[in-house]
Amino acid sequence: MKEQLPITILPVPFDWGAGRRGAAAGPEAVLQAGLIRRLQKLGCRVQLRSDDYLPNTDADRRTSAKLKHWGRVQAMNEALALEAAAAMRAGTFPLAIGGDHSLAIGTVAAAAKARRRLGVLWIDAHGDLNTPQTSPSGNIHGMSLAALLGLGDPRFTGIGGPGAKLNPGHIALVGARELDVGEKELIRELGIACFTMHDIDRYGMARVMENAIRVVSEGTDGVHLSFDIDSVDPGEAPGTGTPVRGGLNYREAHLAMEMLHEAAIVTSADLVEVNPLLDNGQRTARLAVELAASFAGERIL
Ligand code: HAR
Ligand code: MN
Ligand code: MN
Ligand code: MN
Repeated sequence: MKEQLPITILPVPFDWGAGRRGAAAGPEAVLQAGLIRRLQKLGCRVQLRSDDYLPNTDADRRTSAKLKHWGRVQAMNEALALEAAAAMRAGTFPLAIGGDHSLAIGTVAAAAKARRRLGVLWIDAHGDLNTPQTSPSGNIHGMSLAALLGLGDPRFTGIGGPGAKLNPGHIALVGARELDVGEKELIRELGIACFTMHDIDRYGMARVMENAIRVVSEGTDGVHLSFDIDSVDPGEAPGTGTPVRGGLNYREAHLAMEMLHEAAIVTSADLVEVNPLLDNGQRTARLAVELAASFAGERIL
């Protein structure tokens, strides 16, 4: 975190951006696993926002094959963007707990409004760089980063105001190992810094994070961390909707968080895609709490 601002936890019990249900129970599981006490133990001031700012979208049936449940995803993100903006205006650090990764459309849009040039660190097995045209699934959680770049449908590129929210040169992906054809093209075309699992194997997590930190912090005045728990290997993080083998090991994930704490560049964050319905007991929810603690300054010695 950039300064030791009070943390506003924004629970987002929502999973209509994903292809399977269950991540809506993520916030409850992560809180149950002791997130707040763990952060308080580190000296953080923490306030938990109730989720009553989120609209009830039960009756919203607006959907299409290329943008599944778009009505619900749009309504959630509009509300979340306002709430994240309010948390920042109040001088706090917004930490959104998901929920599926479509929620980053709202949190990053809000962060980009508060900062003139926002860097984004996207730690994920996936790129989330599909548009409705390139998406193999129509699931909006696979389109969030593209939407923030102004690519795709105006219902999502328009959240928090029209157009691109980010400069592709200030984005770094870390942990990627499952990219769709259109996503690979976009990464090359826009020159987005993508540190894949191959790079982590080859150069080590420390060097990769040093480079990623440089990309998102140089020439920016704020950094948003969007951490998808499926970046971690499914052996450590089985409770997630789209697991991919060959992910970050336990220490690589912690090292990334520890280095981000030291760098003191991050000004807002998401922790997403914890799905307790698919978890092995509380394994994944507990891991999420531990990683949040490392990010907030917990150290071995
Ligand atoms: N790339 C695939 C798609 O767009 C899978 C996306 C899976 N999504 C996430 N987000 N869990 O990282 O459908
Ligand atoms: Mn993701
Ligand atoms: Mn993912
Ligand atoms: Mn720059």
